[in-house]
Amino acid sequence: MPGDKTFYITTPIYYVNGVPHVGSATTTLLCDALARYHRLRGEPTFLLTGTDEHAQKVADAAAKAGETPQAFVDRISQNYIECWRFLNISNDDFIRTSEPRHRRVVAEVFRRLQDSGDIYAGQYEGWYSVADETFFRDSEVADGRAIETGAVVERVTEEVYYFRLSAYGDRLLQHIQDNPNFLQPDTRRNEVIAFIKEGLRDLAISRRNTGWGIPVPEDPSQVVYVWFDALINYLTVTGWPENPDWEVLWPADVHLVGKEIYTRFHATLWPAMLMGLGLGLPGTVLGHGWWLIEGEKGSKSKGNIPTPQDVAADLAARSGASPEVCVDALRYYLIRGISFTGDAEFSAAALVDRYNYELANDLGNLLHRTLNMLKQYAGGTVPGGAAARTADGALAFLSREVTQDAERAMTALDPAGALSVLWKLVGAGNKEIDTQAPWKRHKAGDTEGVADALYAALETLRIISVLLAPFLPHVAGRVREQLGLTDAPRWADAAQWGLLPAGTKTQEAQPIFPRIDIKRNANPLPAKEPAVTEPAAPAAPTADLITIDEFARVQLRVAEIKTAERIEKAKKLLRLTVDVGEGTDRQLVAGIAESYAPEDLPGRKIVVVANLQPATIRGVESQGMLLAATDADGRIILMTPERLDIAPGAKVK
Ligand code: ME8
Repeated sequence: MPGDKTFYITTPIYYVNGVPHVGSATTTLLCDALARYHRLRGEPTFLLTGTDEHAQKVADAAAKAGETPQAFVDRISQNYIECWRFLNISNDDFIRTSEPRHRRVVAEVFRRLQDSGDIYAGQYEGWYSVADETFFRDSEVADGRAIETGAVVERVTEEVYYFRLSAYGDRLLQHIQDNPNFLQPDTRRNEVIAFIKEGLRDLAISRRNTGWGIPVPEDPSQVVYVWFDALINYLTVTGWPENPDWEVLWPADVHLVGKEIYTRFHATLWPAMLMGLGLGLPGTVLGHGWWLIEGEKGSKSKGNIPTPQDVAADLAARSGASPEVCVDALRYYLIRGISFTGDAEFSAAALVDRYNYELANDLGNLLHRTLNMLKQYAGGTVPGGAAARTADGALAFLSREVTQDAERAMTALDPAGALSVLWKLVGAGNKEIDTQAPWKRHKAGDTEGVADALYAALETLRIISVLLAPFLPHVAGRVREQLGLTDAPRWADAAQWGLLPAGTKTQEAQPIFPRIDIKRNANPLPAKEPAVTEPAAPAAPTADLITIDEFARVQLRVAEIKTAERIEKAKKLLRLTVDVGEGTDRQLVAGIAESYAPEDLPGRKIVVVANLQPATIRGVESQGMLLAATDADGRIILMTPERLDIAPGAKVK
């Protein structure tokens, strides 16, 4: 009904000092999955994302690029718009803080809080970190860096405006206590309570105007501090205060953010600003952990984290799957793998594993084998009468349970949890086919039994196509197409068994996820998914031969060991530095400590694999692997060249 409260969910607005990466993509994707879920349920939904453009680091990046800040942010914000389009993000608006609609609302908020006495003029002397765009107190700084983040800080002495944050500690604590869903997950709520109990101080919320930012009303010598400006974006899009319908959106149901901007900004400053304005507080502020790259936070400024476009292109090159399918595979990996309570390591190898095992083997195989058998045993047409007979079966029962569990997970703002229960159904679908063995029933002339088994599998796939839609919208559509369904999915249809009409003509099975040949690693040619009509028999032992070209991809080189030392708490490992004839030495981690004393190794010539992807072992990066054999007693024996006058770097073939 018009005027009804809309489910309103927001991503952070991203700084435009660099391009979007898989970290910012993850927050946006989690919000997208939640928004799509609510839309599938027929609920009015609004997903907001955008860009945060007035930061000092943005002005610095513009200066470095030799552009005016405005030209720079106009250009870089396009990267976000394009990347979200590429990832199939269903945002209803995209806010840029340099837009007039936002500048007006920021000025209005400033004026109101000034009138009510919550904003006052004063003098600031303390520290500022441009990397974090955060003010720090003396006690929060050591050796020129912020203790919390490690970022460099600069001393600032300025005339500023303050926000009376100190007045809101008790009211915030009360609100947190009265609203257990307000701060999620629980561990982050505890952090916030501890932070507030330490004592909130008034916060500087303006900076000297150096030509970039929203001027303070009536005092253009100052611009509004970027965080005070940015948080207001969530309110701007509602049309507050002029739009009579602004409360259709406000208060927001969910603000989803990464953990580093949770406690200070989204769980403390923003709710205090809203209290000062007399506005409702968001339903839930949800914080997630980080993707780490080799143990470190992946970030724009470090440039150590890939873009979604690059990861998807790499997956497409390896698998031969369509670009849209690769986008969905990446969506799957990012949504399923991010942690709300801790951090998680981002790895292209783990993405390939999930692609192969969970998407190709589990989901792809279920669809493929079901449609192939249907074609073989029933001409590709959904059998009649079976719907009623299979309604009491194991899959019907499990489908209902999984749908409810997925709903519970989505209500609890846990998209990864919903995917994990959904995969229970995918697994059960495959297992039930193995148990029912339609190929045996067909051989025995049991037509009804074949129809029942196939109908149950098809109906399970139809339900999966609905439950999948918030997460992998393109793949969900492909599954529905192959099942012969022409309508859009609706969540309510997942709760009902038997909606797939008898007589529906299914399509020829078409592999959605061509399997990646991990042995060959990069596989530029589209691999064909084998047509599975029966459960695959365990593979017969084969010689597993490789071609000379495959072997040639392994670069073996002679190396000389320069240094060797034990790795703490790893009794089998040594850290070696080796000369591979490249000018600079490489570091290797080798599991040879039980057979070689470190002091015996320097000067020895060995053979190493020189083009192995680096791996981090016990926190130490290994840039290659040495060759060794193991004898009957488990002793390790290094492979060494027969003559020692051979130079490091010599090819071994
Ligand atoms: O903080 N892993 O913008 P930002 C997971 N403009 N998520 C990550 C991540 C990682 N390694 N790196 C970034 C800002 N993110 C402010 C926000 S809101 C009013 C203003 C995600 O461009 C995560 O959601 O630095 C994090 O909070 C956000 O990107 C930070 O984006």
